[in-house]
Amino acid sequence: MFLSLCYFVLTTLTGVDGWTYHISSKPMIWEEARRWCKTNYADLVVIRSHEENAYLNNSLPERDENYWIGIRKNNNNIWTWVATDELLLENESNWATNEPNNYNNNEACVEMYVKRLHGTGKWNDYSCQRSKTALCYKASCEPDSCSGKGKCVEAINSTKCECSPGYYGEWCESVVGCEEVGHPSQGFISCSPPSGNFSYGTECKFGCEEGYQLVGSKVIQCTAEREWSAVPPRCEVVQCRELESPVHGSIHCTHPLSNFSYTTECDFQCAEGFKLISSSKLLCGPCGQWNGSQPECTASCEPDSCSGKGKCVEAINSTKCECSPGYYGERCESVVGCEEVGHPSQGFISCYNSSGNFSYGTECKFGCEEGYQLVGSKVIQCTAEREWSAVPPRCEAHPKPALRTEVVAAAAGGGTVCLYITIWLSRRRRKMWKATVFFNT
Ligand SMILES: [Ca+2]
Repeated sequence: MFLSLCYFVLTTLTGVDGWTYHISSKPMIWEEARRWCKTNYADLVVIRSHEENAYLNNSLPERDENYWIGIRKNNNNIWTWVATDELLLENESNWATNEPNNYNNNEACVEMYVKRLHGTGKWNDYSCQRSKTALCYKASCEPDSCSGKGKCVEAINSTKCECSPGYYGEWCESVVGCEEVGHPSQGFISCSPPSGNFSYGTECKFGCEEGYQLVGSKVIQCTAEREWSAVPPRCEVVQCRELESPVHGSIHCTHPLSNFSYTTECDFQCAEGFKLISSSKLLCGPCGQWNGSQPECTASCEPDSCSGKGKCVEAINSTKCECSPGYYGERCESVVGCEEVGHPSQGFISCYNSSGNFSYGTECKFGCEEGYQLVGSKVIQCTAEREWSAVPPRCEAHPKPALRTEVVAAAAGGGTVCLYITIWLSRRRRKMWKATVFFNT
């Protein structure tokens, strides 16, 4: 009942936007006036500018008792807008001449003169217990007036949206956007929200396929400045450490994607006399690691490494020969030898060897001319100790034999008598075995 009587809307020029003002049809004391405003509208009026003050003075109907507005002394006796709890600024005030005068120390509320002959539109402090017309206001801004993307600013007969960064339009209903981005080569993209319009606030995450790595920011956002927070990243093939040809070996690589990168395959080979340690083939994996260590070529024992005269022992990058007795040299290629021996006087010599004259293993046989006999070993060998197995023999003359005549008389019957005379020709010399003869086997 009361509402219908007291309702008065001043602003009808431009729709419902902006503050609206409402006045009561009957006077009431300040506290009651405020309560009535708060119950039905927002609060007692807050006048934010001289322009607004003038507007009210022009628009409101004349009332003998004038209007209560929303200013009151606070607990510290400072004039305050009760609706906003903001202090009244000096340049906002519209006090009438010689006001506020706090008459009788009893003027804590403020009235506004409207359409008065003197001081119209001005303010006067007054006793709060006096009854005046309530002047209320109501704001048009609602929580979602600016689409939740801006600040709604009230003005007389209008509201205005001050849009948050990235939003525009009368009601901040539009959002700025960034340039469209796609997935990187050999990679993928995932944006949120996934609307695909790349508007302000969109966040895009990137990833790469196996064997590729992201270069740049993994996540970018579309900023209010219509630009991405960073340049979209790219995917680069993963690199492995560059491999080299092993010492005493060679390398051959195939690079399907890029030099020494994911899927590169390298084959290794070693020169003759060397062999590979570890695998002969390496592959660059998706994480930039070879699937093995860099191969090395190490010297290897071959069947003839030690000339067949020793044992080949392998060490790191080298081999070593442990030579059999009688042999020496890096590859046991040399053989020890014994002192040269010749034929004995009045004798002969023949030697057999396998390596060289008078070398280890040589076997020499001796003989003497007719009429001489061997004194010593008939056969000597050259030992691994570089010495002959025995002192070479010599030939000594037989004791001189007497000329012997043997007469053998046969029995009668045949009538034949045979006489054999054997003469040992001790002085006969044979010339043919004077030189040393070697038979190489
Ligand atoms: Ca006064």
